[in-house]
Amino acid sequence: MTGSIVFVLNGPNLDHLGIREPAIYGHATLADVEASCRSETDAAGLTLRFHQTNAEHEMIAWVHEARVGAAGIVINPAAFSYAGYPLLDALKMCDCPIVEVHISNIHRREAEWRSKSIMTQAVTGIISGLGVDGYPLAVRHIVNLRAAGK
Ligand code: CA2
Repeated sequence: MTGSIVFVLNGPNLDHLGIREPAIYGHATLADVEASCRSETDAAGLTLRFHQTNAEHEMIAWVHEARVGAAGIVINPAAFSYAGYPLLDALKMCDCPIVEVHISNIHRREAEWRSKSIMTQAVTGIISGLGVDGYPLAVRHIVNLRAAGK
């Protein structure tokens, strides 16, 4: 993939990161996450597009933008993971690598429904349970794939 833009997309309620439920999601804010991702893209000479939305149509519009020539997508679909079939269809249209990130370990949560992300059908790989460290790790993976010409 030859594109130079890495999209990092965040779904519903992640604007509350660092404010609500710190025992599960930690104390870092979404601004902290953006800074950690930007360190990775800056070091690689790539451009970061970092977004959060509570509206599925807005998320889909960014995926459509990424579909044409992005280096890759890092996405925390949040609760879209469980019922976001329009978003799933949009991700399936992408040729670029897609890494699904969840801050918590969705397989180890109290509610079983949290483990059943439908997005897994469309993504290259998943990082779940590494806290916000998962985001820069996912960006680094996309940077590495691009450097390897994949
Ligand atoms: O662990 C993750 O990153 C999640 O994708 C977060 C989602 C949740 O629905 C997934 O099951 C796992 C969103 C959680 C609710 O939003 C909050 C965001 C920040 C702080 C507290 C709640």
